[in-house]
Amino acid sequence: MTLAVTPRVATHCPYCALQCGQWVGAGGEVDARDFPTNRGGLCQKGWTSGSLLAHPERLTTPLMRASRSAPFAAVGWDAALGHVAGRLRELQAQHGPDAVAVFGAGGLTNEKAYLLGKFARVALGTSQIDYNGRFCMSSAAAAGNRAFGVDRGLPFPVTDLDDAEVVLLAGANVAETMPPLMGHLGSARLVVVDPRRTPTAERALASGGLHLQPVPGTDLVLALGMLHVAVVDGYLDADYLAERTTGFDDAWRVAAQWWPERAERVCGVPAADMRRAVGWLAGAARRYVLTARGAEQHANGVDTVTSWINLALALGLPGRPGSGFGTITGQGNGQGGREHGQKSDQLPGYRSISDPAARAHVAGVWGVDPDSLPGPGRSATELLAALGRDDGPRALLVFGSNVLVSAPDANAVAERLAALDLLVVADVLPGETAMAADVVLPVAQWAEEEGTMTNLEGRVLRRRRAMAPPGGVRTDLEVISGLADRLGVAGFPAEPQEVFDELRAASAGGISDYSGISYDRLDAGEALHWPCPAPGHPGTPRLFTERFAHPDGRARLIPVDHTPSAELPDADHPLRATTGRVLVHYQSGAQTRRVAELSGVVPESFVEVHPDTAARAGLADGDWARVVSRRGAAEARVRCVPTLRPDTVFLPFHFGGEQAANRVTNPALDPISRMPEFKVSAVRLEPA
Ligand SMILES: Nc1nc2c(c(=O)[nH]1)N[C@H]1C(S)=C(S)[C@@H](COP(=O)(O)OP(=O)(O)OC[C@H]3O[C@@H](n4cnc5c(=O)[nH]c(N)nc54)[C@H](O)[C@@H]3O)O[C@H]1N2
Ligand SMILES: Nc1nc2c(c(=O)[nH]1)N[C@H]1C(S)=C(S)[C@@H](COP(=O)(O)OP(=O)(O)OC[C@H]3O[C@@H](n4cnc5c(=O)[nH]c(N)nc54)[C@H](O)[C@@H]3O)O[C@H]1N2
Ligand code: SF4
Ligand SMILES: [Mo]
Repeated sequence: MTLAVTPRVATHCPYCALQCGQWVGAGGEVDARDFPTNRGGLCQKGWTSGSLLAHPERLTTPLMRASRSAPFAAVGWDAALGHVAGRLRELQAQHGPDAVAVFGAGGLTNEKAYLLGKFARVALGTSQIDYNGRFCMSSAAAAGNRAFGVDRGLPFPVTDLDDAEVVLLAGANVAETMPPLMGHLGSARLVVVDPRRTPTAERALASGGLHLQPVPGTDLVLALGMLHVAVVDGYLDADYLAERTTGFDDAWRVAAQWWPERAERVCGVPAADMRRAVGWLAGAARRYVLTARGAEQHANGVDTVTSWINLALALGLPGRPGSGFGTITGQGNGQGGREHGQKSDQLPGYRSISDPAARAHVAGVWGVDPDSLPGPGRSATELLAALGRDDGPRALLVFGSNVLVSAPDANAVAERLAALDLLVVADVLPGETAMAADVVLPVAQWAEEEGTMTNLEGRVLRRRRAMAPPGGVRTDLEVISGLADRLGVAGFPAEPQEVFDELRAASAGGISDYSGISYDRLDAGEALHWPCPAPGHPGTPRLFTERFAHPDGRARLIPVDHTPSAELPDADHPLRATTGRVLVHYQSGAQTRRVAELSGVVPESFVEVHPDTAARAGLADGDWARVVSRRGAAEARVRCVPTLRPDTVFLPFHFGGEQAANRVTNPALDPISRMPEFKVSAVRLEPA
């Protein structure tokens, strides 16, 4: 759809963290808008996003039912919110405040993420809140905090990548997951680290670069082997290490044992390729190391990212003009979503909920006693695993996540949801989780509401309203505010700008300080990256140019060593399954499976298999297979891919029911980030 007529508003795509610029018309027409991240481009998802606004399956009235087996009945908002508030209070009276849990999302605006965190701690008094960013950014965030003292996915604008000479992408399939970002990598020789020959890996080969194809779950060793090369081949930036870092000697004590040929035996990447890649990175003036979920979604994800950071530090990249280390944030507000307090251990401003000074500051803004704030709760996977158990929550409120499809070990998640006394889902569309609920609350979408998002560069953007939501639909802020009212708790405005102004005050003095950012400044077109601690402050597009965020100003190399994936292949489950994304689908698919132009391209799940591996399982291209792990099975159509490692298969996670990849995945968690191991489970293939 192209826009010939005004009025139209300048806003951003509802999907990923690149937050491409869009024009949206009052009738839902979408057009591309020039913005630095996309320069006038959109991917197919962005182009077709308008078709969900007036979609026939759109939820337009609250739904309730007496039991999970009963059909839904349409009810009014008063009845729905009154019922929910009453049940929440009953359950808390019987079982204590933690009987109610809240699950948020990195797709929610800053205002929603903030108000949801406050709602849990103040209106419900529960510690049991976490969000889907735990599945997404948590390992990169923890590694960034540990190494640099702050977690901003990209500590520089994406346009800095434009004249890069060499870029290493570890576990990032950018050509499918953020296509317009490829436009910023056009001048670079790419080194792509991925078990699969993805479209991004093809681009690496076309750029005169390399595709390194490790065994899934072994990036940590690959990066150790490359650090070994950096030292032995004389590429260390000794001045930078001495001036700007601590910990090199300890990191080297581990890497010294991982000479490239030994690393090759574990990760499968030829030692010669490690040497070439390190030589390119060391020899260029402008070079970057970037990670994404392929390197991060592991039970050793924090240490794996740390291993890539150690390599980048040894070569002197972070904080150097024209070079750097970054992680590519995923969800639309994946960055802001991890700053304002919907995370179980966190208060606004990226503060720790265990820090007495942080509690005092935020309690002051909220007008409550610091001692009334609960402590840290369970992480997302642990929260889902505790639902309906003796010591676990009895009720769950979900905003912006389709956990039945996207959480690991989906069969177990379905059991836990079924064991709840009350499941409430606020959603736009009847996704799998909404349709499993007791109460469904229909909410507005991106083009129907105001707010802010923080993109992958830490830049705060305005989401603008182009049209009114359909009759009967409320915004998430109105839902949260309405529930707080009925719980008898004041201080929950529904107006986005009012919420943002409160968020600014709550973030003031914190790590992600938004206090100098206002709707007025954003509407005037200012490019504001946090921290922005005062109304006259220009924001901080580039971090680390002078110092890192640790008290001593230095980055830390942390010694990390190889640990095998939580689950390894055996005779019954001889293959490693990894999971991820395709271009035309978004996440759990709740949205994109409902867009005909997208679902027509990839209508059903598939499993990528090496032809020899398929033949051994009695399967041919196009057959339906069952991918079986120790937890469950997913059905998928076989795609024979000769460039894939024969020991590895790949499933997209965009499909529900029998085709859900997460029926297979392992809920083993990283000890620090609590990230589940989405990227490795041991499986076998069977004809379906
Ligand atoms: N089309 C599309 N775009 C999206 C999304 C979407 O759902 N669809 N979601 C958005 C979100 S929330 C996110 S988080 C980002 C994710 O963006 P990416 O991280 O680029 O996406 P993934 O497909 O999850 O993983 C990237 C690659 O990691 C590889 N991989 C698997 N195991 C390993 C391993 O052990 N090591 C290495 N090095 N690589 C491995 C996979 O083969 C895959 O090609 O995308 C965002 N953009
Ligand atoms: N196997 C495997 N599993 C994975 C991953 C993987 O790589 N492999 N990746 C993980 C990652 S990185 C992520 S980010 C998660 C994402 O997975 P989910 O958390 O399930 O994310 P979405 O599918 O985006 O779900 C968003 C839901 O919110 C609704 N929605 C959209 N906008 C709004 C809004 O403004 N308000 C409300 N209330 N609802 C809204 C949508 O209709 C949809 O139902 O999946 C994780 N799961
Ligand atoms: S790359 Fe991301 S933000 Fe841009 S159009 Fe596609 S989904 Fe939307
Ligand atoms: Mo994500």
